[in-house]
Amino acid sequence: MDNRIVFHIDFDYFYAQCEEIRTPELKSKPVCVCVFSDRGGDSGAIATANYIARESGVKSGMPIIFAKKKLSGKNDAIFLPVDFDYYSEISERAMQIMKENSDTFEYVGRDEAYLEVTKRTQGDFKKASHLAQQVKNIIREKIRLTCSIGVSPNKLISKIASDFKKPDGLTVIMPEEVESFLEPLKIRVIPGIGKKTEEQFVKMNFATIKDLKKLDVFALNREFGRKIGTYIFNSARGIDNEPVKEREPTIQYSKIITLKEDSKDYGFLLESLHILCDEIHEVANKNNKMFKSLGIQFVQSDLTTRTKSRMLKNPTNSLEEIHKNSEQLLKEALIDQEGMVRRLGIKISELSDLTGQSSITSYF
Ligand code: DGT
Ligand code: CA
Ligand code: CA
Repeated sequence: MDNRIVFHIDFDYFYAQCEEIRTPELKSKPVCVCVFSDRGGDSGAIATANYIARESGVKSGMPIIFAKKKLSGKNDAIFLPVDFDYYSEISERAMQIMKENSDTFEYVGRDEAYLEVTKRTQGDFKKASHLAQQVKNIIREKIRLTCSIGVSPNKLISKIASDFKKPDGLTVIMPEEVESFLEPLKIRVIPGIGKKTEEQFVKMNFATIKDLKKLDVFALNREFGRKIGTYIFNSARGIDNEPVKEREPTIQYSKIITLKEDSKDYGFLLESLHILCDEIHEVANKNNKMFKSLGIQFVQSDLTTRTKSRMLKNPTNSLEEIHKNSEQLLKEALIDQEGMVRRLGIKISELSDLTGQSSITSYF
């Protein structure tokens, strides 16, 4: 088939919407989901905020203190800590629905994915629009989550289209509409074009994709190198041949705690490690998972991180294995540890379902 049809689906204000799903009263209030950095107080950044909070100027990545200032007049504003395990749970359920409605499913991150739907829609954009609306409806009914979908002949345009109307948007760009859709848009809508690249174009007095098309591929290659130059040239024309590649989420669970004081003393760190072992074991059990990879993480005093992990011989969910392996990792990591450790984390990955059958093998 010449004409492909690809969806890009992106969940709206994702972490904040997850919080609204769990606590519907939040829907009418400004909600900020925060990554609190350490030891109490308001240090840290906003991961995301709902649209009510965004109206007051709150943005992802903003320091929590700034967000509080922006919302100082709103006494119903809510600031919540991130709960990644819960967001992953919601994400998995929505992704399952999307997967069932695709020929090929490519997971990109907790809140977005590409779906190839060419076969099931016979390359018909009318059928594809219906399918997209249906997927939105099912996700809304079953999970109460809204998302925005871009539908077009390729990943690039669909990605731009899903962001075109938000929240709860559906933007369909047929092949003959690609040019008129892209031309008026700002150059920075092209994925990968960041602030810096945009500034380079602003200096040349270029603002829109239409302006960008005045540059030929040689000029772009001179400016950005051949790879990026060609990418920008093609993107401005809506050309993208990247296939939707089958990709599933690599789920992992992690827990992290801030130590009472910075340290690199084995005995001191071990106390916290024991708590983490219990916590991660509980998470694995709650989700009926075994794991084959175990890792520990140091966030050092200068906030840089260091990780160390190992692959086990067999999948397991045993608390004893968690203790034994993480203690060894801690010992090994401390041998050449230079800086002090501020936060200690534990992570399990390479997960598999704990079924009656396989739980037996984990004892061998
Ligand atoms: P939107 O625009 O309705 O899609 O809103 P979000 O919040 O879904 O934004 P998106 O798709 O860019 O990012 C998805 C999630 O990634 C978001 O819920 C939180 C996280 N995230 C995004 N930007 C940042 C950031 O600057 N810092 C941190 N810590 N997390 C971020
Ligand atoms: Ca999103
Ligand atoms: Ca996203």
